[in-house]
Amino acid sequence: MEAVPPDPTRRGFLQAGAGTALLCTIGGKGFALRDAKDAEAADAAARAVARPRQAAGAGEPADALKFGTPQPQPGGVRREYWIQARTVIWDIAPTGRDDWHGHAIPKPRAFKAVVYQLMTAGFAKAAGPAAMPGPTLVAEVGDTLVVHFRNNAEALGQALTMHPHGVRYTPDYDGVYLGGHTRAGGFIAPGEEFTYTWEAVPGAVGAWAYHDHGPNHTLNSQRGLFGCIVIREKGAPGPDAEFPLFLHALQPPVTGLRASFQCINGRAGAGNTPTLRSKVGQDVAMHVFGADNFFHDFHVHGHRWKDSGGASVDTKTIGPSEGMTARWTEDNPGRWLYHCHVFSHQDAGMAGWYFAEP
Ligand SMILES: [Cu+2]
Repeated sequence: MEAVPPDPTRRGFLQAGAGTALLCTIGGKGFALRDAKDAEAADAAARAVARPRQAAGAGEPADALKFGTPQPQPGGVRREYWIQARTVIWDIAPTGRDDWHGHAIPKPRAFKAVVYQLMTAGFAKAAGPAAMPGPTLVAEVGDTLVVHFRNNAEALGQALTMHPHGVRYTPDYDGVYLGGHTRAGGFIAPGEEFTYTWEAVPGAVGAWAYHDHGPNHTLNSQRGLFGCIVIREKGAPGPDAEFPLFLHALQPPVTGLRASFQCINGRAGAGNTPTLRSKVGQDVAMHVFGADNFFHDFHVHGHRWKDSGGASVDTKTIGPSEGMTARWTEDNPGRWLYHCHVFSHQDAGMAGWYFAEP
């Protein structure tokens, strides 16, 4: 049998994203993002976006609605988080190697990412890494998630937000920029703070993504502004081992790098992507999200789980901003691979190790 040689060169990484243009619209102007220069133009347009006037009721009746701040249901609690957005120099492959295919991942691999970071109360100091993904927010049904957000990405100079999926929120806490229809939480300028309140309603049980939805969210979400929300039933124990996994490309228009990287949590190549660990007998959950423009196909070797229809699967397609939880009781010890099964993605880095210890 003839061995298929790996393609350890930059060319191999380039091919994975060649010819891709991202599209975004800022302040009524469209941008086709083909390279870093286009991204700079989009950034400049986003910095020029003026703070929208509050909807004054001159539009649809819905624009005139006033909303209070939701409180926890009886027995529920406020789950308070302090989160900042900031820029960080982010190495996509710190080891410089793909430990599965056994080849080097050449420099340059670092770019200016924008990420969420967990802070202590009052934004006093960092309480977690400035990383992809941002902090995982956890609540139980009946609770409210109270998220104090600060835009500390002064160097970026653009309004940012936090927009949640899955939970319930009023338009003020949607965290979405809507041009002249923007409400309170949809435009947090550099240096500003805003407190979002989101409700863990019964239908919200599961794992969800949150991400930037400000004026330049197409770019800034892909620069790293995303994270995970987990809502559990009241009193339900969490899994023993729980992993949020975001599948996404980091492409030249976003990073300004020559190569295109296929990433899990901002990192490419086994050994850089999260190395996951569990023990036999443990309840294991992988919360998997699509965080770019493409469809991915999440696969874990040696395991299977039930999909939402109750069928056993070991590979599942995930579209943009879709989420899926793969959960099982560990019964198969060993070194396992998990990866996107789109071949061009797995070969450009969208893969990692999973160790199930006996
Ligand atoms: Cu993929």
